[in-house]
Amino acid sequence: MSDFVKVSRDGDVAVVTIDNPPVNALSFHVREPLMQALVELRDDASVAAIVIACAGRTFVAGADITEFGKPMQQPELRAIVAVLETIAKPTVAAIHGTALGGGLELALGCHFRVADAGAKLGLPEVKLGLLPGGGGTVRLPRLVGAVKALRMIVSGTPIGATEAHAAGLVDAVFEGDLTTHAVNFAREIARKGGPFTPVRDRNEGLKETDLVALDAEAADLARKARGLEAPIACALSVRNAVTLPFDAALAAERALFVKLVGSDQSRAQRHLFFAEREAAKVSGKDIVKRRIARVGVIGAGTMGGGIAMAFANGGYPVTLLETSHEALQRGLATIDRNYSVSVTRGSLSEVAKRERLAQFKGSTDYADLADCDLIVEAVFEDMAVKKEVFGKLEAVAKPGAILATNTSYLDINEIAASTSRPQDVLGLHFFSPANVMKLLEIVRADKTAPDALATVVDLARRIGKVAVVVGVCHGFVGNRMLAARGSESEALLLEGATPSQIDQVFTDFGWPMGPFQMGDLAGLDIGWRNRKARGLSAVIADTLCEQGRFGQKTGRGFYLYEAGARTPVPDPEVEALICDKAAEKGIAPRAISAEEIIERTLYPLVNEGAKILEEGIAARASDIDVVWVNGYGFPIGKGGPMFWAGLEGPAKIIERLEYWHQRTGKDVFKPAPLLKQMAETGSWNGDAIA
Ligand code: 3H9
Repeated sequence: MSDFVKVSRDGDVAVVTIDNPPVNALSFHVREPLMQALVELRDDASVAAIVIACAGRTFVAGADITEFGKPMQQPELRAIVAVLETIAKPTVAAIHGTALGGGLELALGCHFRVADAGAKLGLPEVKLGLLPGGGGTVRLPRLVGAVKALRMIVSGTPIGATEAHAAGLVDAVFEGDLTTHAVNFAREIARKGGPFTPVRDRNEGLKETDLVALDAEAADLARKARGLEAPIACALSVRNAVTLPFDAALAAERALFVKLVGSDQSRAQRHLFFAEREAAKVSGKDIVKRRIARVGVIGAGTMGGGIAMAFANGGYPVTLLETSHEALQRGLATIDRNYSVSVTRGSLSEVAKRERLAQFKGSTDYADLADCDLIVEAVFEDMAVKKEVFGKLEAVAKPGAILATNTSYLDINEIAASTSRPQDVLGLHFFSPANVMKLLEIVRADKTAPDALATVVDLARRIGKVAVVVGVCHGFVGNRMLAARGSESEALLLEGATPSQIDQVFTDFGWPMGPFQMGDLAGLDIGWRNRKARGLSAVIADTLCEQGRFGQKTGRGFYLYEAGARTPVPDPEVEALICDKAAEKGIAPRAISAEEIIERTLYPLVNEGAKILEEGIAARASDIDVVWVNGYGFPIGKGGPMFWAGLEGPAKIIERLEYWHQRTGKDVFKPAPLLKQMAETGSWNGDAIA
């Protein structure tokens, strides 16, 4: 019928196959022929049943996200589902791969759903700042119950075929040729005879819904939404499915969808969806990658242990190296304990834990790294120490092995130049805890070989990391911008703000925590050590460290923490210390507004991002957004600092930066030329803000 939708016959069963690579999104060029095919098959008396299946690697993975924000071309998905529900003969969705978003909504328009044993089903629209707009919030609860539907829709996390079967979402699970199974299933159902009830008229899942429990769960989710509108809309729409007649609930869902799809939050989240995929693309895609069969990690401390776990979790055998037997045993014991916590929480089975632990080989002998294809060092952050490690590596690593440093700040070109194989040297900057945090900055040094770079980009995806390739500079993209954000925090304290006031402005903005809470969590001693090494100072933070106040780990930092607790309690002693230091410097305290806090912390963040782009340290503005959202908690609803700059208005940012530059003379406020260019063109180096 069309290149994208084909109809075939297996006896009296019609099979409609959607073929729209790569993920069978419901683009206009799919919807139009699909609608036409369904209408024709509905009216064809020789057809006893209809199967909807997909070619390629997956069932429909959703609406075509690239179409959002443009005028929607008819027919819309809702109209297709409405036609499906007028078909009297049985309709069966044959699901393999992933049935996501509009894909699952299409399947919910069918009378029956059968799935391959490995299939996944979900409504992830919330991750794009949306709610399911094709009837998902109204139909799913009718099958699986309101509470389960609420959890699936608000989390956006898909469930497996077996769980979907148990929940009543899927009618049969098959292994082997799914289309053949689906055709046989459809024929058998047709033979038994109808009537066949569309999901809109079923209500087994809605019976006995406990609205009080549903509301309690929704209230809890709303608290965790941190200013995001979509999770709240999702919860409301599921509630409507319970309390309103079907058509009224469907209309309400539509109204919410239309509002969200035009919102800045959804634009921001859609921007991030494509930004993450773009960031993983490096030029020279066809380069032959190096084979990575075993990974070596040097250092079994918090960072090294976490990195080793990240590789083991991704299925790679790991050789973990330490300087002494005791340190090695300590590191391995911590890894064992971390996995045990996952088992206790139910996120890992005992068997899986044993399998992961079996991936580790501990050693204190560099010679044991000889069979590793990638070696990551995570030793003390000191150039001399790093060079010594690379010197030892050179002697034992096999030719072509990739030699990576996990440095957060040091010059990787200098490390590479100290070896005879700089083409094999690069940075893998993991974020702590490395087995949990998604972000991985891959640092390309001047002489890093393209195939070494392509290999680690691919490897990052395999171990579930969001990778961004960056260039060499102090702190790379993330920590360099963090320094620009942080430089004014201390000054604001001395001028009259309190740590809790500043942190509150950040959490109101949507950050999970503010800079002082973050410092306390990470350990204030880390920044202190780094400042001392560079001859820098931060009067308040340094004094706290001198007093042994390192943050949560010592129960005291910018805040107080009760034993074992993580809740920060403002400490009058810290506020007194700030007053004393301000008085010493002759600074009279004044009232500081939330706007000033934003202007002096987040505008320099954007400005530094612009400088990073100018210097080519990041290839795209969207790469910077990916770094900040995945590594530093920049609110997803604002799309990352560079996207947010577009929302905030670059002209306004420049005007306020110039004001603060004039007042303070500080470099962080001097507007970058690229920021000015952005204000004139509306794009960062040609990348238009969505
Ligand atoms: C929705 O359905 C709304 C409805 O409720 C209401 C309608 C009225 N559209 O991720 P990958 C591209 S909202 C357009 O690398 P994987 C992607 O950009 C949607 N393009 O593959 C990439 O392009 P490129 C709800 C899409 O195997 C390529 O496909 N659905 C879409 O790692 C490969 O993607 C979702 O949110 C799309 N929907 O993962 C699901 N999806 O090669 C979103 C992908 O040029 N998709 N692309 O960079 C996913 O989660 C993953 O793509 C998936 C495959 C798990 C399917």
